[in-house]
Amino acid sequence: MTEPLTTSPALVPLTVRGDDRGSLIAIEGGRDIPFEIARVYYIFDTAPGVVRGLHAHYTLDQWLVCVNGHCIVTLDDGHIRRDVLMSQANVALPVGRMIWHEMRDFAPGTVLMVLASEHYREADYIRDYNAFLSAIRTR
Ligand code: T46
Repeated sequence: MTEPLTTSPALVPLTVRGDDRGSLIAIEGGRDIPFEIARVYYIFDTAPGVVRGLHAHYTLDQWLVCVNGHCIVTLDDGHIRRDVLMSQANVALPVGRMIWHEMRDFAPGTVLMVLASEHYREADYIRDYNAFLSAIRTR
């Protein structure tokens, strides 16, 4: 059964390895993130006013990191809908399977990096919101 979203979706702090030259964050699959990383992709040059995402995944787990700029990520478990401001490179937003998610209000220059537990597979997407609601009710 889908876990309900908590009142404040957990942003996970990432360890910053900084020195007087600047900062560095390393994310190792199975260590800093609770799954092996099968795929990394990043979203950038998003046109003003665009809303991306608008889907859920059947089995994919992902962590989102806004490495530059800022945007809003909306998470929806079919019961509760929450907006999360992504504006720091030192936190990650876990987006589990069967969570409807949308990304909007990308500031110019925003880069949203995604660490994913599986390779790309279009059949894993639920792109219709009513189909998403039906799917979570039958789980
Ligand atoms: C998600 C959110 C956070 C690929 O060929 N390989 C890939 O790994 C991905 C992610 C996408 N694509 C192709 C599929 C489309 O032709 O790239 C194009 C854009 O993908 P999409 O419209 O799905 O992009 P978003 O920003 O709406 O969603 C993406 C991810 O697809 C999705 O899994 O959770 O970012």
